[in-house]
Amino acid sequence: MKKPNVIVVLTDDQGYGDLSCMGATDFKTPHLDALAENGVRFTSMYSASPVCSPSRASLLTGRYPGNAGVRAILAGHRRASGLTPDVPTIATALKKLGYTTGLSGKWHLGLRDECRPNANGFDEFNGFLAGCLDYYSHIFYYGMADGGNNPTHDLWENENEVYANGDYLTERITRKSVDFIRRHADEPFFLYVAYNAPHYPMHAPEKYLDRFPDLPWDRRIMAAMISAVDDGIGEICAELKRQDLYNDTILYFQSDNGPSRESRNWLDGRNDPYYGGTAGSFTGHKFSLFEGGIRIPAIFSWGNRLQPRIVDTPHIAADLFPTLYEACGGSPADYETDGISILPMLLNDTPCEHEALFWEMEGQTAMRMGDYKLVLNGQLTEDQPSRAPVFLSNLRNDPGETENLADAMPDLCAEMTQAAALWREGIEKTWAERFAANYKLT
Ligand SMILES: [Ca+2]
Repeated sequence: MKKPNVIVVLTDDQGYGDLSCMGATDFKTPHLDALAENGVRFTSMYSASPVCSPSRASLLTGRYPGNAGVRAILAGHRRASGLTPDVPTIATALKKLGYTTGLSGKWHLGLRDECRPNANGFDEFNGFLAGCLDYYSHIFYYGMADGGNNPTHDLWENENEVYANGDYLTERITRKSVDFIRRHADEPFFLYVAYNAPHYPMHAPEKYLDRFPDLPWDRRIMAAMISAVDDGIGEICAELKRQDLYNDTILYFQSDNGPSRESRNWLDGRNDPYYGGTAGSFTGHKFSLFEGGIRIPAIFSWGNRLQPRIVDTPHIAADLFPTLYEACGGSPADYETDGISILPMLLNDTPCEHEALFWEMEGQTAMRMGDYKLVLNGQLTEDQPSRAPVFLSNLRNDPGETENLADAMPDLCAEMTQAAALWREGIEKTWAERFAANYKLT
């Protein structure tokens, strides 16, 4: 079988409900909807973390964030620690299978030399290293800088800093992606397209804003930024078709975590929570281990190779590494991952399910087992105290996690609490023994 090309498209802080194939009714994402129509749309795909860096670390390494060495939002200054080459990425693994690898867009897995994309499996890198940046000047303004809040310019081509003042970042990421596909059309390639949209600052050119004249400002700018991404996905698909690669290319799309309610999304000085993005019917946002923080829109497309359908069994972004590696001819057993290959499910509907899935975010720990979800010390929002020490829900009956079954189901609650605590203990131990020292340098 011909080796498929692989494109992984990631959006940033895009909520579960922020595209029309997932239920948005106030704006359309026609290109994403078309991918969903002809591929597999997941209704229970999870990111491995409710924030950027750990979510990305897990997607790229197939491990839980704590086992990949990235558990928190990483700093944006130029000595920041992050992912190191002793934890292989899917790019490293596919390179060994003969693939040319590229990243267009956001890294956010460290800025020290050994943490950068070129040291972690990517032949080509066009993009930025911190968590977000001004969409036109490509400057990182948001604190977390080395010793203070000084702005840092953050646009790169491989190891070289480049300046492209005024080049709208979303369009630039698309253009660099199309260029990569064009240059590598004759060899198997892996391309990671990590859009920064719709992460703050909320910037979009008039032409996208003009598509949504009737929406309130917070929603209008969100729709405009996502519409620019959707156009980009259309351009990437059009290039694949021009090169006659569409049916030989896996295109996987997901968001990295739930919508942000951070007041930084406003650009008029106000400090109110921002509600431009939506997690649909789920409770919680970015930073929360309730569903709204971690359940994400996801689509797996492979030209005409898949039976189009909706999959509602729970899966996690860590499954992508073994899945893609197997699809490209490798054996998932070659790498140590927490994720499992879901390729048999995608190709033949053979069930590939985890017994349980786990998450951690600072004081919060969560677990999903079948229809049940347990959240320990779960926070609905990052600036509020925990909602309850133990919150147990049945997601089949109550996807919005409104009713706490902890008292009504004490046996299941005790069993899951124990399993979650044991998992968390393992993460803490690995962290202390293997990764904590990396961060003493920052
Ligand atoms: Ca994010």
